[in-house]
Amino acid sequence: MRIDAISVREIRLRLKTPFETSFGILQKRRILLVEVKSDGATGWGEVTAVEGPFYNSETTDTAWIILRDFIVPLLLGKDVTSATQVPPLLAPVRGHEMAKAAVENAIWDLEAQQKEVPLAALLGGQMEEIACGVSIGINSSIDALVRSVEKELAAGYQRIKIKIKPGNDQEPVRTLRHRFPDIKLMVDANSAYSLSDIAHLRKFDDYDLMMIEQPLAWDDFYQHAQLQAKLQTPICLDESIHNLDHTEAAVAMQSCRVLNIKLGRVGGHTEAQKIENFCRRHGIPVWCGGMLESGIGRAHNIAMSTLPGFVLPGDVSASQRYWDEDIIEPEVEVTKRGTIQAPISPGLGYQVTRRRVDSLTERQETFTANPTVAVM
Ligand code: OSB
Ligand code: MG
Repeated sequence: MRIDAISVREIRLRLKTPFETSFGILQKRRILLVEVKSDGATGWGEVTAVEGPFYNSETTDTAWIILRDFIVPLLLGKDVTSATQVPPLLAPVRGHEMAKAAVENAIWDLEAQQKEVPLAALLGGQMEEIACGVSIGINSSIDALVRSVEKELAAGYQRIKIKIKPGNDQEPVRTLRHRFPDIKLMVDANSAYSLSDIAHLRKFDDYDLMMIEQPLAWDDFYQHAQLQAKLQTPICLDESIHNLDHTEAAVAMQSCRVLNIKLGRVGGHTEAQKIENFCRRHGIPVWCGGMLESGIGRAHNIAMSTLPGFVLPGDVSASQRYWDEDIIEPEVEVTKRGTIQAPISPGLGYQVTRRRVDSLTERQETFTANPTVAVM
């Protein structure tokens, strides 16, 4: 596969409802989509960064610059036989995992199309359907929270995650556990607490939570290990894990007992596969995290979630929970069992709705390997 051209574009999508986390409220999504062209075929990837540097250090605009000035020049005109050859080519760029992942994942899509297999199969996925949960933003009213949990359970979702922050944590959890004694329930703090909150965090042990996600600093392992030693509830790391080395450190230090893998955060499918494999061999259950993706990022998440280490329901849910209209066809739907059927057609397995993508595009730049070669 010669990398003939790479297009980067920004689209804007509005979430149906604002999504509040401990680091802020998200509604307007400025999403970068990447198209990689080779031999007349197109692979798609999505930059999962949000607009501000509040989840991780990347933003929509930093990703644009890093793609344009550094990542695209490292790849244009290169010949690769497999998408696994992309990470070494991008190794000179430190960090910026979400920008890198968009391009690498697009090349995975291309490779799967070329080999005429579903992306899931190319990655080594074995599951025909994946287990789905939902992530529910911070709600100012407990009544509204209970209603939305009822709605998601009725739709079939297998587990409920709620976002928490200091001052809005114990009461919603206590209420939900009382109202729904048997559901799979967990919380995500997005780094809102510190080690001085140990006594407070230990109260979560009363609610039979599956896990507490990223309670402490976004770049920490040591303090999480100290906290995990004092908590019965398993800690799940999200923000802290950017690669396999981080995973090995976290497992060796016992900073967590569960891992959430986000394709963007770890730099793409190749690194995600390595983390999944390591966790599977070390008895660490993993699940697929979400970044409020459009259909393209969602399709990549679905393919990754078919790997055998993904034994817990992920934050991968139906298009209709997020958008009035997605940018892929068919839209992602969830069965009554709370699963998503992995697509069986080659590549991503969903059609990108180019007409809709074009109409949502705010800016676009195309880079071609050789200006004298015509590229569609
Ligand atoms: O921490 O998992 C997170 C969304 C944006 C940023 C961080 C997170 C999230 C979610 C949403 O929890 C998951 C989803 O895509 O539904
Ligand atoms: Mg999280």
